[in-house]
Amino acid sequence: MAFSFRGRSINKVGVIGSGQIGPDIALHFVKVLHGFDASVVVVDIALDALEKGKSKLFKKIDKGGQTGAFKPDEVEGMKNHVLFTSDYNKLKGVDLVVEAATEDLPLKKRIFRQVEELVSKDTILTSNSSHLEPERIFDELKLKGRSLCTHYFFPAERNPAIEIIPGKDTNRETTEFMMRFYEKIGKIPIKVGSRYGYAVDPVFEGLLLACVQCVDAGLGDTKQIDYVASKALGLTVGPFTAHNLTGGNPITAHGLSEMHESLNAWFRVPDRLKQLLESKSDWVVPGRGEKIEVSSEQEKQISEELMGAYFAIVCDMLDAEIITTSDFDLLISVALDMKPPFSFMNSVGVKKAFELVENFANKYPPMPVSKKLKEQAASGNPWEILDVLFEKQGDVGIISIRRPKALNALNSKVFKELNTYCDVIRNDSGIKAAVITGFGNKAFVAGADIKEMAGLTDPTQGEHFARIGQIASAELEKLGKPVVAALNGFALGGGCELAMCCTARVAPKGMKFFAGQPEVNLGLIPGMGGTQRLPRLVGFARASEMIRTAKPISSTQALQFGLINEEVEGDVLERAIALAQDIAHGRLTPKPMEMGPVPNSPDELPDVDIGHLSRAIDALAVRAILEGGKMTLEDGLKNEARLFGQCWTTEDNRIGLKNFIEKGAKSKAEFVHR
Ligand code: DAK
Repeated sequence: MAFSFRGRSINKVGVIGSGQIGPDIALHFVKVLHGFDASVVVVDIALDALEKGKSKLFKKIDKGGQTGAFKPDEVEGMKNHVLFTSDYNKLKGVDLVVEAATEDLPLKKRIFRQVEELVSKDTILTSNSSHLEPERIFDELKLKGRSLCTHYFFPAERNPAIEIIPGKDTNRETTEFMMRFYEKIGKIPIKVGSRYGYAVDPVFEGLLLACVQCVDAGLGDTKQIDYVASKALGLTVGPFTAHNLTGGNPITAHGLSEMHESLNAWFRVPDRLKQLLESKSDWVVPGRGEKIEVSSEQEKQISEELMGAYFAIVCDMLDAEIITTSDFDLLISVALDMKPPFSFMNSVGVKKAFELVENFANKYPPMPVSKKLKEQAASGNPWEILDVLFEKQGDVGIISIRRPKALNALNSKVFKELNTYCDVIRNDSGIKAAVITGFGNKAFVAGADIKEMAGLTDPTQGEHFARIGQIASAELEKLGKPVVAALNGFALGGGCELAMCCTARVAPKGMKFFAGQPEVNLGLIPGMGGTQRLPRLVGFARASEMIRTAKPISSTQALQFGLINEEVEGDVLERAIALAQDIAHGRLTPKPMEMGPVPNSPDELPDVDIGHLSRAIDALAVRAILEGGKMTLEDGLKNEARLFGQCWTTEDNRIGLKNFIEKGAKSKAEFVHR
């Protein structure tokens, strides 16, 4: 069974280069693809590199086996699906090539000349680079449309961020396929325009230069600057330490020198870096746990200087239109695990950010002052950073919730953005139907954002919160155009409730842990219509069991119970789009939701074993279900919101939410039934 979607199958992947990153890239592929019987071939002409690469990859697989991350059959399966070889002919039959050789343009070009002769015309060719533009790497290819650059981040098998850089000749189908392919195999792909260094490296390398400038200006020594930089920019380790750990000094020196020519002349190789490379030494950095003394004035100066550099670099890229604010924030926070730049500017104030950039540019010409930053500061508005994306595909509007670090949980910002797109869909006569989905391969939506909800302190706030959520979800229900939920992963709590507001729902086939209403685990009842729509869809007995026990159901059960309309073998998004079009054009009419009181609704619910869960919260859930059955859906929702608010009068509500925040989703709260 091949890994197939969008009309393409990936049965075999070729990774070229068994150096620093190639084996890690291969490990990720073999991890996610071996279950589909797809194989990975790693090719390198250096036998010692092959040996080292193979041993590194196998060691990581074994370690995963020991820690329980991989089951014994997975360990075997992965090892059996990867081959390390010096024979380029083994690349024959690959569907995708990822070249991960050294950052050397003539070498990369030579490799692709050879590879193009070996692979089919449909094989996608990618070069993993941290800087080089696709136009330069692929300019000698006969078929350039199937080529693009990727940029993985350390460690490539675990860091989900990846820059996807199409060139001017890359065809749209190739780019779209690679974006969806990487998303499906668990990466967070971000599309970046073709420009030297792409989006991340001017930040990573530019900040090292800015740190050196701080040392040169006498603001502190490398230890002090490293310490303040990590604090100010929210980094786990400072730029000097990061360069020592990754062995990145030579690449950064090369990158800075090229950026001097290609981006702007502020980028340059500082003398201290040249000397360091000549003497083959490392930066002097704080030792583990070492206390670094810095005066508050010194800390302020260093922080402001580095923020000026950071904001100037990212806003220059905004001017160059290679990336959006939303994509940049997500990319930086995942790839480098540092403060996302545009949210960071919003938190200090965009006007203040502009002042910092102007000061920096005056001090270090010719750093440009971004036009977009100037305009934004003049507007008095914060940067717009979206967690919900929207695109049109033919006559279908596609809404995608993208908060991968919180499994696409719904917060008030997401609700606001959902409302905006509902208006867009309603008012665009060219849009006949909509699809709503979640980003990634794990979650559609893992519920309302529990961290935000835990900040609500009294019943009025709780009720208000519930009403906002209900309004946003009702917008989908009352859109007047069919909406299909492409449930690409978990649909829990608010996620399941959002899906139930749609005209139809589809999910991947065979998901064991798929949908549920786990709110009672948190000392809550469903607040976005779960107690009203779930009984209307699956019946009172099943709904009451799901709501009162918090137990999730599989996609197969969801289909049997009537919660979803189809289990899909292939790409759920593609299927949802087709289904939305069928409904919009009258080829199919799903059963509508009962909007009135439910005929023959019960007066009591069957007994269920609620185990350790709160009896106080259970009583509210039972009332919401039973009372709602006798009301119209609209009145039932109002009643649910009121009862949801009452959860905040219980001790168990605080216990449940606190338990999640402090101990995580898997820990059972110790409820007191009050
Ligand atoms: N909210 C916030 N963060 C969440 C989250 C959520 N619902 N679910 C997961 N996350 C975060 C986790 O905290 C974790 O963050 P870090 O620790 O990495 O910072 C990250 O996502 C990854 O989660 P895990 O490490 O737990 O991932 P696993 O694969 O191990 O487990 C899981 C995945 C989905 C099984 C697990 O995360 C889980 O059980 N999550 C909680 C699911 C849940 O209880 N959902 C129901 C939430 S209550 C309303 C709207 C709706 C509602 C009420 C009002 N209005 C708008 C007013 C309904 C309420 C709910 O939905």
